[in-house]
Amino acid sequence: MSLNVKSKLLKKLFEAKGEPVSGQDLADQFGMSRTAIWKHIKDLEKDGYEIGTVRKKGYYLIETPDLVNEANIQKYLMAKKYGRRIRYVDSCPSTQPIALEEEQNGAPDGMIVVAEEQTAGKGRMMRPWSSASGKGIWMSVICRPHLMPQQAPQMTLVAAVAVTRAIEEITGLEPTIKWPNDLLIDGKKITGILTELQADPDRVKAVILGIGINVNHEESDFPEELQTIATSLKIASGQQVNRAQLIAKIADYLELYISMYEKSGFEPIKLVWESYSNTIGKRIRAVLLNETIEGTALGISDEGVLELRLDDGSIRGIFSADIELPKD
Ligand code: BT5
Repeated sequence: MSLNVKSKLLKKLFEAKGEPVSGQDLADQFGMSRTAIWKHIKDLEKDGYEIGTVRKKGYYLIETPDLVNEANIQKYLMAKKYGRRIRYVDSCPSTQPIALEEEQNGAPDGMIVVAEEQTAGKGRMMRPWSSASGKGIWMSVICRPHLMPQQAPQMTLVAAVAVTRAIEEITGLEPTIKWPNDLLIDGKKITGILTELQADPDRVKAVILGIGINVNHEESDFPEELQTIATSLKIASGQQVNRAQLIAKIADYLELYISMYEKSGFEPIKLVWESYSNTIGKRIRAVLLNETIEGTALGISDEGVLELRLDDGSIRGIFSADIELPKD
């Protein structure tokens, strides 16, 4: 309850754009005493918000700390379900198991678990995911779409489209998608998506979308082995990016594209995905678990499978692989 009031209070201060908001008006709107409002203001100050007071006029927002907490995200949020419930942690090994636990405890569709830092972030096949403190977006989104288990791989592509759109809108940058789950800028990785499935044999209970985005990293914030293959939105755009605003935008687009997908199927998503893809039409190398094959990427099937034409003319569907692109 109190988090909710804090979040709404912050929204009011934020909407006033630095003008004072009367304590009495706030008290009336929230149905509580002025002293209670004052206590919430003190609480916000403890969280790092700088709030000024003008006698007889009220409170005004001077500075917002750059945190990806519930209040900061929700003041930008338009979505009705996605991002309406948020669990924010300062540091954790990985947001994925926390989201899994929330899912098993009945978390609502669209709940987000987000951390300032992950100490053991993971990629696919248990590869490590570097998650520097306060620099990126490290979050897991609990989705409960009405899907059959075999459709679940498509959710990675839906998520890739939503994240790409959000990044484009907030930064003006134009990431490309490398099948199935990497977003690249200038050929370097900016985002990775990890999809984990909770399913019964005949229906999806939940898809946990793990989304990692390098946002305000300088080159030195990456471990040495990543410096040549990873980049951040700040390095690419030259500008600091508001992480909370970007999370809200991703939640908005996830809600939009997932509902589009449930209503109209994969076709419209596939078209947007292909328009962002840097893989389709290219000669690529697919590194599978037991073999490496080369060919031309023709497109993705309705199941989200990558179709590759091999040199002998045969067509092969790729379900899971690391894709290597030739240098342009
Ligand atoms: C991925 O795996 O790209 C999925 C990454 C998902 C991370 C999110 S963060 C929130 C949630 N909680 C988690 O614990 N995970 C999810 P994959 O395609 O396997 O790529 C992993 C590879 O990317 C590593 O082997 C490194 O080479 C590289 N890598 C690691 N950290 C990176 C970073 N921050 N930026 C770019 N590349 C990175």
